[in-house]
Amino acid sequence: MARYSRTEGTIALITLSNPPVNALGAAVRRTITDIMHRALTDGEVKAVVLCGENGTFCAGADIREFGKPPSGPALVPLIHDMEASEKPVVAAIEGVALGGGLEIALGCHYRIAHAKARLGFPEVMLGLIPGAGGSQRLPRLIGIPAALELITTGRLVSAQEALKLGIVDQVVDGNTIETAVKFALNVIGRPLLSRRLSERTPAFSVDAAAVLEEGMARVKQRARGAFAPVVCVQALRAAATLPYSRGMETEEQLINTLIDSSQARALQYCFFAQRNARKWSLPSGARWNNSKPRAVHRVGVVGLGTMGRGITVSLVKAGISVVAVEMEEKQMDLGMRAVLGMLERDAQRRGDTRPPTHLLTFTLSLQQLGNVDLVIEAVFEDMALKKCLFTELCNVCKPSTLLCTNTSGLDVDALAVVTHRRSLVVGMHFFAPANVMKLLEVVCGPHSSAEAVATAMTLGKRLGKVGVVVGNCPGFVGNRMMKLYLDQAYFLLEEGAAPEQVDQVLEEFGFTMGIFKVSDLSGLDVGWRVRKASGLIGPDVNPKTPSRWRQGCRYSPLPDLLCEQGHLGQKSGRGWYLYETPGGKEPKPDPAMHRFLQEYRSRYGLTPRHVHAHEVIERCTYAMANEGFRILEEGIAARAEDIDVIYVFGYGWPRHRGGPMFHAAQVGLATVLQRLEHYHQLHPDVPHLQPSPLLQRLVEAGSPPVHHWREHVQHLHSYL
Ligand code: 3H9
Repeated sequence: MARYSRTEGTIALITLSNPPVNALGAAVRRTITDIMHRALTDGEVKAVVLCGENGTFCAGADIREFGKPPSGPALVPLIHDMEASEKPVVAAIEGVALGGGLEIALGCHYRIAHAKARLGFPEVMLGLIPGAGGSQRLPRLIGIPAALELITTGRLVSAQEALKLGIVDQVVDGNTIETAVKFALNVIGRPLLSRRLSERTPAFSVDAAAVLEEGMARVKQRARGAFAPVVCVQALRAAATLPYSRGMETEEQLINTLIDSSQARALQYCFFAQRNARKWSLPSGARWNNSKPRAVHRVGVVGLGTMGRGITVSLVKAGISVVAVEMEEKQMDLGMRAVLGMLERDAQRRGDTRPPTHLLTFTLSLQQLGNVDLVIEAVFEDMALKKCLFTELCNVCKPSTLLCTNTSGLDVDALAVVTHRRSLVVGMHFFAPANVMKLLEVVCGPHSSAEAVATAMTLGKRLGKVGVVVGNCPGFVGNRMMKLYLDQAYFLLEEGAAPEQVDQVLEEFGFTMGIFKVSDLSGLDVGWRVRKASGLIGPDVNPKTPSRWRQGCRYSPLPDLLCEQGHLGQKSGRGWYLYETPGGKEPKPDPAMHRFLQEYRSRYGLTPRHVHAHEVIERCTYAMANEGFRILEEGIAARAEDIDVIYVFGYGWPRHRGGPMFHAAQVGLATVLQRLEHYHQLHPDVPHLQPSPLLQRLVEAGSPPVHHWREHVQHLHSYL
């Protein structure tokens, strides 16, 4: 938990010892409180050095303790006693000093950091504020503007930036603890008053008032309904306007408003869900911790459209050599320019002189892929084309090369069977723009080997992605659920809503962008092509089939009608919204769209009605969650948490609402079930609104918490 030792005769060395990150659980707090008291009262000890074991200072409070009844001593009095001491206390920071870890360091009189250390207050990402004096001490050390930026965003800073800001006193390349001990010996006997941050008054100028006001406006605009960033500004306002002791009282009141909030629970759930997603397993017993990934030095990317370009940029930025293949010279030229432009802009942003273009080879010949370790296919969503390509890749690539497809929903197994290396085929489904979006669905089928899955997940990690292993079915997890979300949105338009009304409700709920804006951004033709390929529209449809009916259920031809008119979204200047020019980014409600919807409704005899905001949310989010339960039942996702990670990192789902499955749990599964029954009764032609068997069983079982849902899955056709 924490160790006490003496060094150089007069220095007490306190080492936090709670692997893996020295989180400040109750037992750790108890031990440090005891041994700090011992050090501060021992007459032979003249100074204290506080450090962490295994190269990590401290990652803050133990997040697993949140939501449980409080136990053990609090952090605030410990930090207060340490700061009030007449013996200098020096923090030796290696690895990270985060949250409560940085709060302890700020209670020390001096801070020495290793050059590779990172510091920060990420509490806002967990729905909290720095609640052990951090919101009051940091602004007293670095001023209101800098503290505001760090605390409201949760951004971590490097040791060098921390030195510039004044958070640390010295940065060392060598042995941090030895340097801190020497430093402590040097400062014994020096006056400590000016080193006690609680004794300082932050300079509160008119400027700071304006900074706080602007900061509040900015966080409200960006927070998408999250409370914690707003409360962070309130805590900083207290630091700026109140004496320290009253500021601390306010900090305590403010953190108490957050600590048990549903948002804090959702954000902390996301923290662990993201980490658990790495812990995949396959029915064979292969797991993340017993499967060895292959080394990947050189990757082939086939297809330099939007996805291929983003994937290439991601790989090169991670220091991986790429052979990028295009079939046509013109496309190659366009793709090459786009990739080089993205890398150039990225290098400029990071202040690098040259982008790593030496890692890139552009070619028109597949033959150049003979020596790559892994190929990512990113050609059009055309199964016949992909099958030809995979057959060809088998002839060209060395036998050990992994063949990955970036398909967003086509059958990965059907591709695997055309190769002689089925076990080496997996899906690597990136999200546009692939160099920005964090999510990576790693799609494995019955043939995929543990080695292939491990390699794809490890490569994803190197690219800074959040990888989630999913099973193979049309649309996998993300797009399969998205289809039902989109269907509900179209039906709501048919029933009387306008695109901007649906979007506004979804954005107020917290989505980064409303569904119709997203659709305009990605281009309506993407879904059009998929619907054509799956036989929902086109020559294969029996001409007697009613326009609003397909494959035995209600269908909305609205997006098809827009595509037929050439209204493809931003790229054509018109879609669900109107744009100033083709390629314009600013969506405006379109009076012609309203007329079009009116005509459409009267053509089909639909009487428009007022659609309430709560209906938009319920129909969109419960339809998604309902499909999520089916996905769990089929073993396409291993855990509800994985589905939520996919939605938070790939589809703009508000993190402070945890994801569609967690949201359903928070609303109450019985309520979700009852609302789905209600909507299904009203719309019996929409079978997906019929509550899934798993949801019904969970409600019968008393709505257990999310991490117990798996026990109720009947594993009928399990993949994962
Ligand atoms: C706080 O301090 C509130 C205060 O203001 C006081 C209020 C009164 N607790 O991420 P990794 C686990 S709020 C418990 O995979 P990395 C993590 O789950 C706290 N567990 O490694 C994982 O477990 P497992 C503010 C924690 O190297 C393992 O450690 N602090 C904690 O990629 C390894 O983690 C934060 O928000 C924790 N605090 O990144 C810091 N931290 O192996 C949160 C980690 O079973 N932590 N674990 O999956 C991080 O940002 C990253 O974990 C860190 C390491 C950068 C430290």
